[in-house]
Amino acid sequence: TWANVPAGPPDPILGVTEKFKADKSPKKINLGVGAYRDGQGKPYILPTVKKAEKILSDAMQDKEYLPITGLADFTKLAAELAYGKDSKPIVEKRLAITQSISGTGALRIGTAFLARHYPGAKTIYLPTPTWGNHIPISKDSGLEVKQYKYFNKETVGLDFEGMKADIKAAPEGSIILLHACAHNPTGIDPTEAQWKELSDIVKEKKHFPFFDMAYQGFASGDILKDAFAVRYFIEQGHQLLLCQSFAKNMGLYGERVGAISFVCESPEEKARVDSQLKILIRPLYSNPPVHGARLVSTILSSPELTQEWLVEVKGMADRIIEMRERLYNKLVELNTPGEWGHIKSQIGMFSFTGLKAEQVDALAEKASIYLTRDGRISMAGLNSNNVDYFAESVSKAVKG
Ligand code: PLP
Ligand code: TYF
Repeated sequence: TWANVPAGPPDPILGVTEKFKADKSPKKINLGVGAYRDGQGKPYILPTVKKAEKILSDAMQDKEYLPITGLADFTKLAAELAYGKDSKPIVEKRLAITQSISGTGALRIGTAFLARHYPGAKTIYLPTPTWGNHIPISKDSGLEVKQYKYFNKETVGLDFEGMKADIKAAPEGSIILLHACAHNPTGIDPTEAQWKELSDIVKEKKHFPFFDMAYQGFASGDILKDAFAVRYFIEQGHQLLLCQSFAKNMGLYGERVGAISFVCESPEEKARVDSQLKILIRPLYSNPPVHGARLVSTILSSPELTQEWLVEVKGMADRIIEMRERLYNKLVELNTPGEWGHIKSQIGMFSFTGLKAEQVDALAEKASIYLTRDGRISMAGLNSNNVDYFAESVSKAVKG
């Protein structure tokens, strides 16, 4: 039956973990997949999540189906976290929102909704580079994919002029995907002043802003700072779409809890969008899983737990920032050829090191250090026990 099914390539990010697992060296380091690790290199269950688990376990609620659009308490709290309680679309009851299977599911629903209902050309513009999965998600939903400039190899920074020029050159009314904060894979974000310029251009060109926010709080340690772009665009009157994930900021990766929201013009428009979201979701998975959404709403509905959670997110962000500092210092101390300032200026889970594919291969072969071939490292994989070894190995690889 499947004689003509060709074998496909493995996921370039998840494939790194396979190679890491097969390596027997005690010194091996996995800097591939973007999942947080604590100072001992272990997965981290947030203390507030443990408390919420206890509360839920004691309450032992039933396991009935959720509505198609998910747990209403959860979507309300998720929207308030991203947009702010006093945000106009929320107050004016014109935000259509549904729970999703984490950020990936939000992207899938968002792109499928646009493929079905967007009145303009069904082309989505993604940054170069972008999270690898953005491309197949968009294509599988039936959108055409084009890209805009984002990364400048020379400066290992943002190619803001190229980005602006490409977004200006896109036909009026194009769909523009923007990473709300902690751009994956580069770790480079526009500044607040640059976001303001981007908002003007998007408005002038009547483009549709499609925000992917997978790292709120995780980037800077500050929920508000990380939501700046989204909230600024809202203030400027954009009718954007927003994908949210609680994988990183609550460490709920495998619980698959996220949301997608559409800012509408009126409550009446919102009701129509809501109805089409249900029509889209029903044949996909009927309704979302309940447990993760209950965990998030248990935390966000309690002012005390929310306060504790904010400290925990900041703790994760700060540990990563500290590792950036230590990695930078060690690379400089070892007289590693090149300029390494970007390690410190980049934010979020990842650093785009500038290492070349051959150097990445050499790190795997000679030092049992695993990362994607684009030179991206997950900063969370570094800790006090391995950061010096990593810096020494990079230094050797660069010196050749
Ligand atoms: N968007 C970006 C930019 C990501 O980096 C990720 C992965 O971490 C996601 C979306 C989706 O992740 P998840 O489906 O685990 O929420
Ligand atoms: O970029 C990363 O590493 C994270 C995690 O298919 C991830 O976004 C990677 C690949 C994938 C799903 C999640």
